[in-house]
Amino acid sequence: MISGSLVIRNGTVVRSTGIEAADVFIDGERISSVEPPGSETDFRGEVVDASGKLVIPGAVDVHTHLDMEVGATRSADDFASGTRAAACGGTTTVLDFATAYRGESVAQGLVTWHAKAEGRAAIDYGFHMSLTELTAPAEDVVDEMSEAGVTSFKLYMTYPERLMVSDDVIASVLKAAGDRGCLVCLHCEDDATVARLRREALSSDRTEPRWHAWSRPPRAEADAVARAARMAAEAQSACYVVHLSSADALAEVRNVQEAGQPFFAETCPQYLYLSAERYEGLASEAARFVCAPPLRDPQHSEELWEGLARGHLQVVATDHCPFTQTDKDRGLSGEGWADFTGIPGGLPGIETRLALIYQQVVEGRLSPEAWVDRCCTAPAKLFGLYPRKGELAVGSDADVVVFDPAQERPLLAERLHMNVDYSPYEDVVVRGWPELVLCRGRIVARAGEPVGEPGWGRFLSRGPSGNL
Ligand code: DUC
Ligand code: ZN
Repeated sequence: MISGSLVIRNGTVVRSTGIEAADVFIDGERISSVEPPGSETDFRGEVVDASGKLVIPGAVDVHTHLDMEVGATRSADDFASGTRAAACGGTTTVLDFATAYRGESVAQGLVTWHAKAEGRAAIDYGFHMSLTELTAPAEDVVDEMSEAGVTSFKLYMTYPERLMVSDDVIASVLKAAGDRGCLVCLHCEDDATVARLRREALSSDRTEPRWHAWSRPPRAEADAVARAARMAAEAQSACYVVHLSSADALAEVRNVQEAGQPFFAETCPQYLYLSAERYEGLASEAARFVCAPPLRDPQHSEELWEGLARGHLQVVATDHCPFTQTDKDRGLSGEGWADFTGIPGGLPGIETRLALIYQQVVEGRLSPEAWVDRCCTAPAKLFGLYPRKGELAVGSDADVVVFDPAQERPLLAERLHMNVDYSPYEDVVVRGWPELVLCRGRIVARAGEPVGEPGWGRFLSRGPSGNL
C-alpha cells in the first residue's frame, strides 16, 4: 500500500522523455510513486482528479531579476510578488541573478540577495552570481560560491558603466568555473559596436526607443557569441548564452554546437512573440519594450522557434525585469528620460512563459516533451538541480503542475499577478493554463490565483552545473 498525502489521478504525465497516463503519488514534500491509472484504490490521502489535464514538472525559470536596483529605480517585483506570480503561471523554481557590484565582495553580494529573498518567496529559489570585477583569483571566487550553493556565474560583455568585464576576466572565470563543475552565463552583445552606434545615433539627435534597437544590432550579438565561444573553447569549459535574440547569434551557436563544443543557449518569450515594430509607436509606449538585447524583426522569431524545436536552444527563461509605466517614464535618472539610453531595460514575463511556449504545442510545431524539456527539465539539469527539480520521478521534489489544455486565458495585466500595469502580450489569448501548482507538495496556486502565504520557498543549494 502507498502511504502519502496526495495523489494526482488520471492525468497525462508529460516528461521530457515521453508521455504516459499515470497517477502521481506525493508524500509530504516528495513524489513517492508514479503508478498506472487507478492504482491503489484504498489510498487515504487527498485525491486530485486530473482527467483531461497534463501533469508536468514544475517549471524552472533560470533568468530573473527580482528586487534589482536599476539606476534610480528598481525592478517592480520583489521576491514575494515575483514568485507569487511565477507560481500562478506554473513556475516552481527561479534562479535569480545576485550581483557583486564593483567594490563589493561576492560574499557581500550574496548576503544582500539572501536578505531580499529570505522568508518571502512563494516557491523555491537559487542564485547565480554576477561578477562585475575580479578582486580575488577566479578560482577562489568560484570555490567560495560553490561552497555556498551557487554554481553558476554571469558575466556581461556590455553595460560598461556598472557591469561589463574584460575578456581577461571572462577567460579566467570560464577556466576556473569549468574546472570546478560550474557554468558561466554570458550576456553577449559586443560593446564596442553598441558604444559606436549609440554615439552615432545621439550625435544626430536620434533619441527615440527605435534607435535603442538600431544601436544593438543582431551582428553585435552574433560577434559577441562567437567571441564567447572562442574563449570557452580555449578554456575547455562549457558556456551558456543568456537571452539569445537573433537568427545571426543562433547561427553562431549552431556552428559551435555542431563542432562538438558544450555550448548552450536560452531564449525568452519576448524574442519569440514580439518584434521591433513595438518601437515604432508613441515613445512612452515603445519604452515598455526596451530591453537588451532589443526586440528584432519578425524573421528572427521564426528562426528562434525553429532553434527551440530542433534543440539548438536548450532553455526558455524569462529575463523577468519588470518596470511599471511610471518607472519607465521616470527613466534611470528618476526625472524622465531624454533619450533611449535613459530608459530602464526589461520586460515582465515570470508568469506567462509556460503558457506562451505551450502555444507551439497547440499548433503542432513543438512536441509536448520538448515543451517540458525547455521550460522545466533542461534548465534543472544545466544548473545543478536535477532530478530534484524538473522531473516527475520517485524522490524528486513534489513540484507538479496540473495543466489544463482547454482553458483559454487572455494575457491582460489585470488577470496577471506581476507588479506591473501593462502586459506585453495583451493581444494574446493563450490556450492552456496551470489549473493547480504544487511546490514541494504544497499547493501554491489554483486556477491561476495564488494560494497560501509567501515564505514557503526555500533557498536551493545547487550541485555541479554545466551538463545536460
Ligand atoms: N537586459 C534587460 O533588458 N534587462 C535586464 C538585464 C538585461 O541584460
Ligand atoms: Zn537578464
